Amino acid sequence: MPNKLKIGITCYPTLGGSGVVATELGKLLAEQGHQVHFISHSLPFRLGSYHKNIFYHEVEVNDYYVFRYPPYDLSLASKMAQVAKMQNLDILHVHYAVPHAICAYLAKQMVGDHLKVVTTLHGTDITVLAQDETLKEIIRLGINQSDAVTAVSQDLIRETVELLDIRKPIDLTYNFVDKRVYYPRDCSEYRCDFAEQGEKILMHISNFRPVKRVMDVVDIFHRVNEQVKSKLVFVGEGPDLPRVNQKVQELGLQDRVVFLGKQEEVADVISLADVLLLPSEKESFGLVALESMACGVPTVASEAGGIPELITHGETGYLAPIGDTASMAEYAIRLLSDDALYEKVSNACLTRARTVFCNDLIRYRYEDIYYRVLNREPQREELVCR
Ligand code: GMT
Repeated sequence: MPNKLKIGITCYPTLGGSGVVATELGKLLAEQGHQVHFISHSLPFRLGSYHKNIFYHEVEVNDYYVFRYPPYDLSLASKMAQVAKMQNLDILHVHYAVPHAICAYLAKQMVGDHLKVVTTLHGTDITVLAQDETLKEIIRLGINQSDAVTAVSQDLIRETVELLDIRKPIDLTYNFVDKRVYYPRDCSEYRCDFAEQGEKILMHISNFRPVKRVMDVVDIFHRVNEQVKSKLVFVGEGPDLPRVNQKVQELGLQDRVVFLGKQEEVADVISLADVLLLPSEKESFGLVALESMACGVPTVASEAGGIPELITHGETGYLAPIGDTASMAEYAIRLLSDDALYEKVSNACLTRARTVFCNDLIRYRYEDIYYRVLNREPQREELVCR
């Protein structure tokens, strides 16, 4: 097909926002007729069944006896080069700087300059790893050697420039949400499994890493529940789960808190919630708050990182300083006790998610970047987001 591209995508294929964005982008590009080749150590979890125009290439790592650490990065770089040559790829689009940007750089050395590398920064690859002196220089090299670099918020662009003294322009490519998957779902049939008639549901979804400040979620819920009878549903798991569980017991909240564990498709459960809580310490964007917004569920969050670019305080959710659980609880109570306010905020959420963070709009931005680095003119359908 004229002007359609062959794109290799590498991401972390297991649970996590960067892998979700990479996989969903690959699916959207494939729907547009581009050929998409995922190159990774396992099948991206959101890929699921067969998709037209999508191919998967598994990276195998040689665990030879002299290796103390099997060299995944080198195997990935070699696989990228092999796929790029065999499939005649135009673009390698890598998600998360470490080690993917450097692997793509190595692959380009093996394949030739006609292969263009686009790196998308997602957050902790900069906010945590670029502060690590053992990785800082190699992250800077990966960024500087990419043909284009994108980041998921203005705040992440600012932090990347400051931390690594990057001089090249970085494109803004917000996270996006697919309105065919994320929309207000009717959960009335199983809402009673979680809450009694008249009770509200608060939800938190994360990987329970320290940056998520999940203990704050319990604290906020404790305060809310004193004034508005409610239940708290936790989705996900991770290192802080035992501490959270212990705090729930200590506060005597065990009958009011449900731990659902990991869910592959959070769209199935988000609509159960009345409010999502996201009190993170760091959050370059906060994909889960966008998914929730698209379901008409407002988020009460911290002002960390890129969250204020997603949530407009008082219009599409509420924001408070990191750690200010009293204010976050107050905002949640305000939302949950005023039906008219709730409806207004919920409707504003739906509109914002469908327009500013519409999947076609962001896919368009990525395509523009691909055509720009390839020095080709894009020829595409008209963009409509509503
Ligand atoms: O939030 C996480 O711990 C997962 C992490 C990832 O790398 O998968 O998410 C990051 O990328 C997402 C997609 O761009 C962003 O929406 C998240 O805000 C970002 N997480 C952090 O910055 C902590």
